[in-house]
Amino acid sequence: MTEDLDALLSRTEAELAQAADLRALDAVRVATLGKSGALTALLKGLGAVPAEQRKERGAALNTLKSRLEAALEARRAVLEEAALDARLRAEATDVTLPARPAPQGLIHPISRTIEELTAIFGAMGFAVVEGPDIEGDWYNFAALNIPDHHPARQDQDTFYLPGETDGRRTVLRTQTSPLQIRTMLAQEPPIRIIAPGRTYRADHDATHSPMFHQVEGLVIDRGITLGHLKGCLTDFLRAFFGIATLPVRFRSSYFPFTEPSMEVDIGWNRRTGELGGGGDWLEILGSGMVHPRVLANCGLDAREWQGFAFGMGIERITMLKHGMADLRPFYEGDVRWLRHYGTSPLAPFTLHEAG
Ligand code: 2U9
Repeated sequence: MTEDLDALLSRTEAELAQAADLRALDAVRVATLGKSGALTALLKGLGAVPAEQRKERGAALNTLKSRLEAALEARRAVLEEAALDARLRAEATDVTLPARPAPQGLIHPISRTIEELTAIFGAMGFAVVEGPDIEGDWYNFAALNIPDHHPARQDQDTFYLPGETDGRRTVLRTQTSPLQIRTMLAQEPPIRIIAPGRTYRADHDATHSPMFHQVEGLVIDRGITLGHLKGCLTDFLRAFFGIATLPVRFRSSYFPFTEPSMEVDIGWNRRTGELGGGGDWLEILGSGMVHPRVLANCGLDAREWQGFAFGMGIERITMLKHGMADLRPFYEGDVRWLRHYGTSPLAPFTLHEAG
């Protein structure tokens, strides 16, 4: 090639080496091979070359064109690969990052306790039942052998609603027992259920809320005895409080819907509030053998079917388990309290073995 062509080749090669991206590369291409490019101008000038030199000059220009095109393509390949690398780096997924973002909210202690109750009783073969907060008088009282004159029926305890259900007054349920009545009416024994949920009583002071939560349980089968009740509730209390040796005491009591009835106490230290040893007793739940009249109200023959039932306040067992002093924050939605007592939805869940 002649000198001017050699100069164009080396100048273009230098510019290509300088071109840092595909845009710069294209600028070099346009300046060389484009309509007004340097090589295009040389090709256009071929006509003015004397005829005897034209063939040689034409061949040299063609060689130069091929070299320029090859140099451009080589540089394009390098830049395209670099661009792809940069994009892959920018879009890379870090598989070592946590699969889920940190959860924003926490589980309320009431919900957490219900989850724990469900797990513990679930492991013993109990199913969970739910039902309406608004009930008929028969399901809430009459079916449970609570006579008309019973204090639980007096207006200061029960929220009555306008209208009637099945020809009787409509109430906000004062206990979750209507769920056990509904279950016995709907399905054949054997029955093993727990019924957690909201309950309502017209009572409001530092230790009572007009809305609170209860869990009740019911077992119906042939040959059920007080021994089953005692074993089941002792296992439950030891699992829930995580104390394998928790002292448990059954003390005779009275409820209209159970006969005999028993209140259940656990051992604690009255002075320190610590559960377990300490020599003092703390009432924790009520229980008993289902009253034959309640069985009969649900169409069951007490000579064939027996059962036990129990009930407890969810706020109360939650406060005792976590050493909470006050009932009111349960309903206030104060995020500082929730951050302190709430549990992460992803927190591991350990079931304590009963002793
Ligand atoms: C049926 C038959 C029997 C449920 C029971 C208790 C004893 C009890 C209270 C504890 C504190 C409620 O939250 S609290 O105020 N409950 O003492 N509950 S036996 O007995 C039933 C329930 C349904 C058909």
